[in-house]
Amino acid sequence: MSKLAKDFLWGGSIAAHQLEGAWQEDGKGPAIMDFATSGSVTTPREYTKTIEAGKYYPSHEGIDFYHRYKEDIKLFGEMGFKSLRLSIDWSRIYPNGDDAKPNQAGIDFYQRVVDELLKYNIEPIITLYHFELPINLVTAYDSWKNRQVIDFYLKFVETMVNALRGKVKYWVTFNEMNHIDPQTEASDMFTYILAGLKYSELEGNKKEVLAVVGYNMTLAGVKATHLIHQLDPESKVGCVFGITPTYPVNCDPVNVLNAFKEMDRDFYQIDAMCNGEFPQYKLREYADLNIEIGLTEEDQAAFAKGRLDFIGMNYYMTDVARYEGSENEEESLFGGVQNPYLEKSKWGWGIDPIGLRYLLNYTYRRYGLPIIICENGLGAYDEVGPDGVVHDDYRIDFLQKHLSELKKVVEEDQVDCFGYLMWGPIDLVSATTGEMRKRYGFIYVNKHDDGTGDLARSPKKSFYWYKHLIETNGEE
Ligand code: BGP
Repeated sequence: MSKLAKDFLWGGSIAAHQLEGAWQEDGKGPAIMDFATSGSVTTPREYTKTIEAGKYYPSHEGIDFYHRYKEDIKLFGEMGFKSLRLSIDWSRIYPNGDDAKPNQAGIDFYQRVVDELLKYNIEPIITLYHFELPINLVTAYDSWKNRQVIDFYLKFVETMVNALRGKVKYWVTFNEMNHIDPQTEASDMFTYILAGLKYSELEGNKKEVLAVVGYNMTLAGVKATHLIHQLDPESKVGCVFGITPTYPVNCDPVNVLNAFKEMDRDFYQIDAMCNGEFPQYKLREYADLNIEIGLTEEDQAAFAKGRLDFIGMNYYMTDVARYEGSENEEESLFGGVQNPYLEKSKWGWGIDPIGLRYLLNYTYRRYGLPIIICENGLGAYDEVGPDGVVHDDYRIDFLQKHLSELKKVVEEDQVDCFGYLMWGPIDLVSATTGEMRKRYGFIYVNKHDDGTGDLARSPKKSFYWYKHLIETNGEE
């Protein structure tokens, strides 16, 4: 039985737009997540109006990490973090996305953050796209539907790799592009927002728009992978996917097959990034739907050259596929049905530690590439106790159960998993609801949705639990 490696990357994951704040400072331009979250608008039309009206969403204030990063990184250091995954906000570097020159103040900020991490021997893992698309690329270029956006993205990638070469080894090209697929429901605002799609672009052949966007992002991913390898041969390049494994409701073969197909839809981009070509089965699916994605010979060469070194996996929950006669069943978050065997979080996310083992085994058998868990955690309402501490035993319990499965994944199933990055180690703004009250952190931040709070940081009970866990390399 192999144990967790001595240099196993324990740590956490954060995203710029959910915590930095300083949304108009030092030359930052507006980006898509400054305007809306999938919880603040309900239709693509409403989303478009929000952008047109230039109405900013409160989440852009974050938790002021921009000014407090030293204090926060010190706390991560105190917990013994081996690694922190953070994103670079594209709109700090190229405020309009298409600028001729980068904004030096933005580059300086991320250099300072990376230097601070290295001071505590925390390995930075940099995400180059965590939904932080400059809004100008939406309004003037139609977002990822337009291939020019790929070139702007590559320029941004090149700028950052050159700026951080020698300090950053691990790069992540995209976070969770797998939510984009032609079969996406019109109600799935998360997809539209993360792709920066305006309502006007969804008129007409919506499926085609989603297919083209999903394809262009995949192409951007392989091109960026190749580019980073060229700029820094020492680098390790990955892409992060947020996959919700889908279970069949019972053993009726029709349901089993449907569940498999539903889950499989999340893997076409990983296939493209690992197998050296855009999958033929997806091209056939597009042909059947009369969709033209415009794959060229040059694209084919890009797929052959841009293979991933590792796969990042965000795991929160599983789902159960809909089936004939399931109309009356209670709907799950992803449009499936609720799983009666699972407890749910306060936001209705089914808690399923075994699902993590299932997903990691499935992914590893399919690709044989090293995997790092890039997000996993529990969003909860936290109350500060009379002693001034949040006693979040429910969070410890959630993480303990997932980590116990993770150990089996490595020790019994022999999956090459080289790290565990818990989501939101410090309370930050929820990506989907835009709220503060959905908290994930080991570190409490005194900020509330009514605008009150002095932003003071304080360790929760789980802070000490995680510190001990890292000290003992998961043995507790
Ligand atoms: C993932 C995103 C994160 C994060 C997480 C939790 O999909 O990559 O940015 O926020 O979900 O979601 P939420 O914040 O909505 O609870």
